[in-house]
Amino acid sequence: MLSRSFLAIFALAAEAAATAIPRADASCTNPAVRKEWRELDDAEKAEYIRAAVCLRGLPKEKYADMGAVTTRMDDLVFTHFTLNSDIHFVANFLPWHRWFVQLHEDLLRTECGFTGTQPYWDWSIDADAKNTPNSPIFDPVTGFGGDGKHTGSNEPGFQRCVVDGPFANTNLTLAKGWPNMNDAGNRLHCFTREFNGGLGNDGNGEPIIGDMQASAYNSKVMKAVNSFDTYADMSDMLEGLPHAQIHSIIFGDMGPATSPNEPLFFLHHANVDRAWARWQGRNATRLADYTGFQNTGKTIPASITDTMPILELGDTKPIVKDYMDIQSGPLCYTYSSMEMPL
Ligand SMILES: *[C@@H]1O[C@H](CO)[C@@H](O)[C@H](O)[C@H]1NC(C)=O
Ligand SMILES: *[C@@H]1O[C@H](CO)[C@@H](O)[C@H](O)[C@H]1NC(C)=O
Ligand SMILES: [Cu+2]
Repeated sequence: MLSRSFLAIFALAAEAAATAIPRADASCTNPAVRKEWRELDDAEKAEYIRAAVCLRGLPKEKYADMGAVTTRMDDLVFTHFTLNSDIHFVANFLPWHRWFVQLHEDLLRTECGFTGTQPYWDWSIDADAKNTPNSPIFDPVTGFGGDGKHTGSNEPGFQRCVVDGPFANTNLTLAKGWPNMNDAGNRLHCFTREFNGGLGNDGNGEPIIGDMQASAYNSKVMKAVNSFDTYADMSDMLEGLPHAQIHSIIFGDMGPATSPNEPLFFLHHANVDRAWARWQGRNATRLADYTGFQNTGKTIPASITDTMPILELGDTKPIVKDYMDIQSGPLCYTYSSMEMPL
């Protein structure tokens, strides 16, 4: 009798040990709360924008021999751009971007004195209202400004620019694939967006914006993402549908692999991260579920002990298992809402 229950307890403990995530620091008792952009008051919004503008104004610290890398933000943009096929449509898509968003938040704090917490943009709210073009995220005063506009300039790279908001009329040096997908990655241009409704052009040759393809990232889609049982299936749909469409509907600098040029990248990826964290819950199986492939050719199986490539952004490569749980190891945050919409 005694030994039976001892064995049962031992079996339970062994199972927990097999699925639990090792914690470098067990003290995440007071996680930072990442809020939706609309939940921030005007002072909190202004503080995030101040720090985001600041980081783009600092000189680079990495990639000394790359002339096109000029700002501290370019250090991040160039890394994401160069690693493109190592971090997209492979298993590490979610943990890599979780690490990257955290790195960006850390830089806002350490290099620009940011006092807040990384916000997220829950685009499913805008999609359900079929009103993405008028999302408060694009507000010229309390948001990130709106669609790019024709400037009247004939200079390549300066014909269509974001002309309102805190990032208006700023120059960027890394521009993979914009406006032509095959163009090289070092081309001076203005920060741009090119809202894409997927509906072609009107009689004046202007794109028809419509609801900006809301059905690709509304709460119905997010419920479908949340309904999968395995990491690989959940990650495939999350990356391939709502994640990819948000890049595609904003387009301009948000379109190609240099997309961290777009300040909304980090609020977008915080929301993608939230979808993963929501799916994981506090379920030990899901917090340890990491399947799929290391390469887009799907020949090398992924493992939770894989390291993730970061080029010059750090001295040690992060390990996937340390980025599985937003409340253990190097991470200690949560999201203001983890509920699925009804
Ligand atoms: C951006 O580059 C253009 C073209 O070289 C230049 O005319 C403009 O002054 C630059 N703007 C800023 C804000 O640096
Ligand atoms: C935890 O996740 C697994 C795998 O998706 C699932 O089968 C199980 O029902 C979940 N457990 C709870 C308590 O939700
Ligand atoms: Cu990416």
